[in-house]
Amino acid sequence: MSTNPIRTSTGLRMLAASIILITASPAFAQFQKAEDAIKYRQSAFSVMGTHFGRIGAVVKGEVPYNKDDVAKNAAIIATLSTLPWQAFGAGTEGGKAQPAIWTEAAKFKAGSEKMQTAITELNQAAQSGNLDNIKKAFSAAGQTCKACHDDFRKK
Ligand code: ASC
Repeated sequence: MSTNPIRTSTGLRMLAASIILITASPAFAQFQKAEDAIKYRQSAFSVMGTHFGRIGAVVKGEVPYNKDDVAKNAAIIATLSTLPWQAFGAGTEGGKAQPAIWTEAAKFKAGSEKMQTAITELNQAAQSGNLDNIKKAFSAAGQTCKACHDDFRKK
């Protein structure tokens, strides 16, 4: 099957090209361009904000509490909260990201972990279905969003 010399050399060239691409652009992880990373992280935050807002409407009493709806929204946020961080690799400056994300990387990472922990707790409260716990966890999670926005997002 692979004894055809043309196919073999094409395969080798493709393999070599992949190796060069991987070693030449470690900064971009799986993103080809900085814009792709920026679009990815903004999209993840945007969809997260939509679902967080839906729980927020319940917490504020604008929408009646429905356990399944809140549980679904919280589970989506819990998954999404793991995604944006891979899209802040070196060389992806831009968008609403402040340079401090890269110059104070440990602080940014700590903030991202705090947020994910708070979201995990919100999801646990939402799956259990206790509205008082959901309200507390929602407020705590919102504060972790805000903390990073204050320090790391352009106004
Ligand atoms: C939201 C949303 C955020 C957070 C933040 C909390 O609903 O989109 O970014 O809450 O405003 O302070």
